[in-house]
Amino acid sequence: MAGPRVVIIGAGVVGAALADEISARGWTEVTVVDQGPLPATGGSSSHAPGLVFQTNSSKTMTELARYTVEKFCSLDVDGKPCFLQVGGLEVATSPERLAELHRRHGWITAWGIESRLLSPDECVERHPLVNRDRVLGGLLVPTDGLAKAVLAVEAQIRRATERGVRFLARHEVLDIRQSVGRVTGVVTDQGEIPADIVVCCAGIWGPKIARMAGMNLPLTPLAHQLAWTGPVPALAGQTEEAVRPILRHQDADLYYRDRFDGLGIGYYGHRPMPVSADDILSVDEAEQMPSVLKFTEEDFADAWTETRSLLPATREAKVEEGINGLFSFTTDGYPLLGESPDVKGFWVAEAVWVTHSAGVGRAVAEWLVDGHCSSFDLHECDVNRFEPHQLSPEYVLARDCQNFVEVYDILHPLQPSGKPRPIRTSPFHVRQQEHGAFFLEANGWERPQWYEANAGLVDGRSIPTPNDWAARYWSPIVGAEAQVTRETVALYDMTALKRLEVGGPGAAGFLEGLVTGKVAKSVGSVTYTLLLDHDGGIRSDITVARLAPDRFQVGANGNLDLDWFTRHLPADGRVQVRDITAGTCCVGLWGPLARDVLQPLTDEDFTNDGLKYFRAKHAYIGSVPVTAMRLSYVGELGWELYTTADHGRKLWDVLWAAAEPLGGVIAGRGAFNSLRLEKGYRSFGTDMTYEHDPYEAGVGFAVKLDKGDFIGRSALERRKADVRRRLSCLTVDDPSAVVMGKEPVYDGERAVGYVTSAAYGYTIGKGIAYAWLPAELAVPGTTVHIGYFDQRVEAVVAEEPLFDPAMSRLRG
Ligand code: FFO
Repeated sequence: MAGPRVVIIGAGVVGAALADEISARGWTEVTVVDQGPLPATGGSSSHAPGLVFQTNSSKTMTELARYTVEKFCSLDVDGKPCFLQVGGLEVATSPERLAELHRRHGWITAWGIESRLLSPDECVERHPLVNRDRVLGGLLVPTDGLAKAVLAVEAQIRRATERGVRFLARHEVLDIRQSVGRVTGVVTDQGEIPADIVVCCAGIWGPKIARMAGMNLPLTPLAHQLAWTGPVPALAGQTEEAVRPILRHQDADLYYRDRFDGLGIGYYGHRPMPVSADDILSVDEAEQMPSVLKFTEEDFADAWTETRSLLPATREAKVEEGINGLFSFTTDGYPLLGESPDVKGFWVAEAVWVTHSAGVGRAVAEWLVDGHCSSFDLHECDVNRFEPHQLSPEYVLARDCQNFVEVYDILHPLQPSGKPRPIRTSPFHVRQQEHGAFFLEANGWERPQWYEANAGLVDGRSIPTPNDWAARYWSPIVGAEAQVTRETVALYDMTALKRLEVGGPGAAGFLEGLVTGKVAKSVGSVTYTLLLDHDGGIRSDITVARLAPDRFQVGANGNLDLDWFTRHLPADGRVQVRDITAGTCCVGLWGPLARDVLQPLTDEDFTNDGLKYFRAKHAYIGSVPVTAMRLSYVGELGWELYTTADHGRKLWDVLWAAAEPLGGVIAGRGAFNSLRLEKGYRSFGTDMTYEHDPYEAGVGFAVKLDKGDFIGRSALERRKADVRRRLSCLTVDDPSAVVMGKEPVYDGERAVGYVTSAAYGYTIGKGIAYAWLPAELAVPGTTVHIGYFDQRVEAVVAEEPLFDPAMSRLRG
């Protein structure tokens, strides 16, 4: 079995890794083309400084980096190693950064990699050039180090070549051939190569190549300064390339590496210097290589001043060479992996740094060969994750530049990404502004976190103040809004919730083949159910409402759900899928008095018998036509009320006019998140993702194994019997000890899991943290500790849900 004919475009770290990984899996009809010479093709890999820091807030990114480290450690070229495992040291020169290093220590511990916090003296011991007077502490990751990117390319090319992969240097790609929505080949200046699958690993040229296949690839090449000193007298005689750990000084946007008796210095502090993929010089035109632009010395001045302060020994040295090197940035910092939505067989593995390259090679190889990736959870990296506005050139350029500027900044998990804003506003936006909404952003939507107009509600309530970090993007009003929701009634803007319409004579059968539950029930039924991948991992949790025999409304989590549906559509045209989010809006009306608000506004029967829990129906609220669905993510009586965007403002006004006299409130996302955690409702993407199956995630109730076949079913039969970890509910008694998510959980001194999401529960009066724990610890009553900055917060595994286990609120 030689597999399909694959053409990989680009022989940098990503293309070489992918060729190695797919050929190792038996696909050997593989050709790799590159416009440049091999193995130094002239792309970003050829000038990469090679620093591999594994620490990342994303578990997936850390795991991709860990695999790169492990693989590169095992590679050599004629005895020359591809990885110098000197360790990675990040130093703090400010109290804020020192706290941030503790947070980073938490992430990497949570993701299972050893690291140590160091005192200033220990920092100097590890890296004797560091000025003891400047640093307050450090974070050391012993397994970090220096990748020799070009050697790693060569080593992987050799292995792949032995298995029969062809590498063609100096082949410039001119076009992607396609026929009836499939790739058929790659046109180069040396002729055409037929292909069943094309994978674009062209790095900074990615947007240009992708456009040949009609694909809009949202990345920007940005120049980044890398300078090399001449000999540093203090390092005289150093014969090894690197002995000191790679060093990061994020407070000044700088990093350092050894190079014999000199240093490499990388800098992110300068102005963003974006370049269009179309304007990159060709291999023959470029002075050094296409990815290398002329060093602009004036942009480096501050970096050099700061370097001589942090590393005083460099005062005796000079900057001898420098480049402005191009590499890829994306709007959210994650790579772009996956298949084009429009052209079958056209794949991309783009915006990947050396750090993650081998991991990405493996991930995409599994995805191609097995049809899904089991080793890594790729939901953050999928190229089809973007909303339409996130593909606009204006947005892409603005965000990519912003990410360049923020690359080493201390970012709060709730902090909105800044420019450009606002992008999308719901029909209720003006009313929300009138109520003093404090907006955060979700998928481009401006979404209120709380409303200043509710400030008066705080008086007389017991709402504990969280610690400083958790108190950012927070107000005591959040607590008041949460409590009032449980006392009277509240309006929530649910417009940002992704809504899809699945229609046509084949719709019911189509959905049944994708979801874990039974959804082809009576008209008016609503079902909470899951989408699984072939390996049984959770791709999403959704609600499916049957609004007519041939029409379903799906409450989804993001664009990847639309992409998943679209990919599985039958070819016969009997099913259509449409994203109806933008043309519609939704108010969640929830709380014990919800019925008192709604019933007088409509002729339809909204009593318990008139519309049962998890049922939907059409109604008029005054003149506004709505679809009402009786469910609630906050765990209270009430409905999601949907209408078209044009009627949105009216719906809001009519409901508010009725709710306000009853003591109701307009409430924001802060309250919403606290309430859903009290009720134990999972959030896809944070609490559970592709790597988890429904049983360990605590949503096994949504799986009906006996309903007939669906994607992931056979894998589940295996996984059901082998639950080793569980998403568990922890409570925290200390009211100020609110954690944020991604913190490690310790059993004694051993890190055993990590927090997914957390909030204070304002009606149960405790802190709540959901966490992944080994099954043997996921037993109510077990005491564990959460690592929060430099503290250990005691937490106890609790029986869930914490609020209304009898469901008397929801069914009332
Ligand atoms: N769709 C709608 N309409 N509303 C939502 O809030 C959401 N979600 C996501 C995506 N789709 C949505 C799904 N998450 C429940 C739990 C999680 C949800 C949605 C609903 C829920 O009510 N669970 C109940 C009922 C289960 C049952 O009867 O089958 C429960 O577990 O008790 C928001 O993120």
